[in-house]
Amino acid sequence: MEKRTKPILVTRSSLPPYEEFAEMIRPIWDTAWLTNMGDYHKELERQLKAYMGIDNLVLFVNGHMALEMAIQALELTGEVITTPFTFASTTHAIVRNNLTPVFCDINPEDYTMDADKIEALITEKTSAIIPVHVYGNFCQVDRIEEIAKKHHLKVIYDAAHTFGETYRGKSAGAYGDASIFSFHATKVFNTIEGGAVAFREEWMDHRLNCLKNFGIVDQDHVVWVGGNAKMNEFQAVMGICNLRHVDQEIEKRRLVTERYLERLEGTKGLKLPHVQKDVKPNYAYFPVVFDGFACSRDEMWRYLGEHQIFARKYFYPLTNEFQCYEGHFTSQTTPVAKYIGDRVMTLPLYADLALRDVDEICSLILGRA
Ligand code: T4K
Repeated sequence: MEKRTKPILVTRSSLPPYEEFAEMIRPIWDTAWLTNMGDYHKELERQLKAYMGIDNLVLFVNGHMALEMAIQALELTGEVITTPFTFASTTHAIVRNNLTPVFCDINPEDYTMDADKIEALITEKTSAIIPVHVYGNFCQVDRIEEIAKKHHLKVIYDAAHTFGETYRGKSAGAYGDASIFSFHATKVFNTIEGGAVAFREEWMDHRLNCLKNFGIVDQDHVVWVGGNAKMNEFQAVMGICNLRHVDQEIEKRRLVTERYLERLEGTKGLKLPHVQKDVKPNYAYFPVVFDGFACSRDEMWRYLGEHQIFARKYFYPLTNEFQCYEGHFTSQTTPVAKYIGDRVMTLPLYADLALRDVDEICSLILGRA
């Protein structure tokens, strides 16, 4: 096979037509209103609530600050049960709120938190569960809700990967006390950088809006130790434009995903993703677990790289293996997550990935089978 010169990266941002964005930002030059909850910010919030079919949502500058401030708003204390099979953000948000993450193992089917292992980790210090709908795979939301109710725990879902998805017809934003979304450039729906908290109880609206603006309630009152996590007007415009096209983008991702499945299904030693029952998927990622394949995940990762195909090892290393947590946490307590983390690789997936490029990637992989 000829070596390609133009690399294929793990993803590529979706952008609206340039004119659409340019036309919408023009009025900003008249108003000079750039940030601090402007008209476009309000409009995007309104449109996202309608799109997700939910009542409560507050925008943030990114998904990470959405999670940090959801934790702060719910006044979590002590220990939080979470997963190490995730992006750095989930664990860091807990630690940066001065809380202790307690790592629950994942299940080997969809890589979300193994709900059967949660209760054994609950102590008198536990205040919440923060599971992750990793790769857009829904957690066992019913089981988790049951456990949370029984032990009076809060639940915040890290739904960073789950935009546009529903489970039994309800948006990912409708589960738990709160769910956070990421609208980063690499996500199915992006606002360049961006994020949101969707939540169950209306009182959180005021608190989250204050927290993201330094805890200021009005010019005379600063009530919380907040920070600055506001989405600006340019981000909001990108969101409004991208939202018009997101369903088509998801449909294109479906075609790419199905091509991968068609080509790779049945290959010995490759575990492929599948759509969960009752879930309307968004095809955010294409994780493949190399388990019993002719070469290891790392060998394949290097081999693809030599051919200018830059897959990623999301999510390796596990967060409980990070250097910054050395001496505090260990992956020995989460053996399934460790096993998957050492073998998983996400293949390039984005709306405009050409099917012939998918074929090329698959041929490279199958050539080593
Ligand atoms: N929780 C979970 C479970 C998450 O996965 C994330 C973020 C968060 C919370 C926090 O949400 P944010 O605060 O980020 O909103 C990327 C993203 O930066 C990050 O948002 C995402 N998860 C994570 C899984 O992936 P990196 O360090 O791998 O990104 P980077 O710069 O290597 O980009 C990956 C590829 O994306 C590039 O090879 C090409 C493409 N790309 C990238 C950028 C920046 C584009 O096409 N356009 C771009 O502008 O973290």
